[in-house]
Amino acid sequence: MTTPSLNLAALGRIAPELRPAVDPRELRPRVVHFGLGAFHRAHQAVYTENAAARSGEPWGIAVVAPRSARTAAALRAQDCLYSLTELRPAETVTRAVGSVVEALAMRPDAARVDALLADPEVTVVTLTITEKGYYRSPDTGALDTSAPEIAADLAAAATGALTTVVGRLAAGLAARMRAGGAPVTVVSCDNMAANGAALGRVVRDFVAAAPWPDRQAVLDWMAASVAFPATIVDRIVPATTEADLRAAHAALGVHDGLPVVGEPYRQWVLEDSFAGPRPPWELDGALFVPDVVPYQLTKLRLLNGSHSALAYLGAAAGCTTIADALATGWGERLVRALCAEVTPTLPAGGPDPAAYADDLVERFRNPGVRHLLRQIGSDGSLKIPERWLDALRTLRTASAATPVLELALAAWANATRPDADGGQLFGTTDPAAPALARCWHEGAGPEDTVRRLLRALGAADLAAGDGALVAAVAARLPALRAGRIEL
Ligand code: CS2
Repeated sequence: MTTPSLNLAALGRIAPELRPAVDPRELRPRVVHFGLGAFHRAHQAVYTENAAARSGEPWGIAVVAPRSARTAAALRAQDCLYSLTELRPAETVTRAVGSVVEALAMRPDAARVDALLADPEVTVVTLTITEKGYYRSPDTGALDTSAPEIAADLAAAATGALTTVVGRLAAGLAARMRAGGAPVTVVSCDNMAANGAALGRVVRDFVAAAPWPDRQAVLDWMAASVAFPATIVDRIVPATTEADLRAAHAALGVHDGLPVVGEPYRQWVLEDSFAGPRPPWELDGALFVPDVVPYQLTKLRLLNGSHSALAYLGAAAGCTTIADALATGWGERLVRALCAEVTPTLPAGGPDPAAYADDLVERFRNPGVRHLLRQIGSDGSLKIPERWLDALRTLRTASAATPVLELALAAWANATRPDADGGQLFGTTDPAAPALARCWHEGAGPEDTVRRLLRALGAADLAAGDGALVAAVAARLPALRAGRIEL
């Protein structure tokens, strides 16, 4: 007998306390989400489900997979249901989530995506497309119209055959204006400072460069009717493994092909500037504040900053997961020292940095969470500017000592060394990997390599103007190469 799969018909087989907090049949698609990764399913989808359950308002999510038609089809095959397992230190708790009501693949379902974006019932769009989905020029933050994918989308904009989320979103907003122009809020949930403004900028740049005769009208309408609030999202969500699939099956009694796992902790802070109706996420603990900057920089610089430092130092030391790195003699010290070093760069009004560092150590130690250093270390060229470089610039300008950031930068540099197969030394991936590999060309001295790597991060200022930093980073490379962490 084949095992039944998780879907609406199978809900009756699941223990009542493991069923979704809402009946998905009572929800309508009123939020469109781009990015079908595990993070969305373990974070915004949970807040939306609880907001719908507690308010009785029918807030359902139509998720759009930018690339993988397979994931969207797999989710559809389960009536958009999937399970979430909370990884508590000593136990796991699994339940089904029911806030997703439609799963689309961006290219084949482009017409439906546009129709939803134009629908006045849809008043919120959210995105988790990772830093590389924005195609920002590292120096200016403008849309990189020379990136091949964006250039291709601009050329295709008249026909609608778009492959980037930025292009699809711009086209969808244009369609919305033409269909009557109900106000809408577009919420970037990616780990970038001022993520709302960053998203607004690239979408406007796309519209301005598109061949649409009404592009100026679209821009004018966007200025009045489309909000791009900043947000910070937080939950540690490791990639799902085969073991997670088996555990979800065991807990539910039905097969779930798309389970997600996450730490118990979650947080969502949003800038309180929405253009129209939104799910009452505050009913599930989301915080609406006038200014997210203090929260955003605290999270990026302390949590994500330590994550990246642990990823590259841990890889050099032979660790596999964040919990492994915390179990070394230097892991906790590194987190605390990095937090202490960057704390003077944080604006007032956010969480208490010392208490935040204490919580981080606890969260990172959680032995139930197998968060791979390779996952966190990937796309470093896009993550590091957000996580370390602005803090580093502020500290260097104030002539403050920056030994921990120097060590972290050296560990990142070490991890960009090309391996024999043209990949990166510890198996991380990065769209800039070929350019980073070239920084290690034969005959380049260590300081020259560090300068080139800094330039590849968009930090030509530090490469050219801070010889002491370059020398300090270069000096740490040999120990890291030998797997020694000298903190
Ligand atoms: C991590 C983040 O993969 C990474 O780069 O630092 O995904 C991190 O786990 C989340 O931002 C936590 O909220």
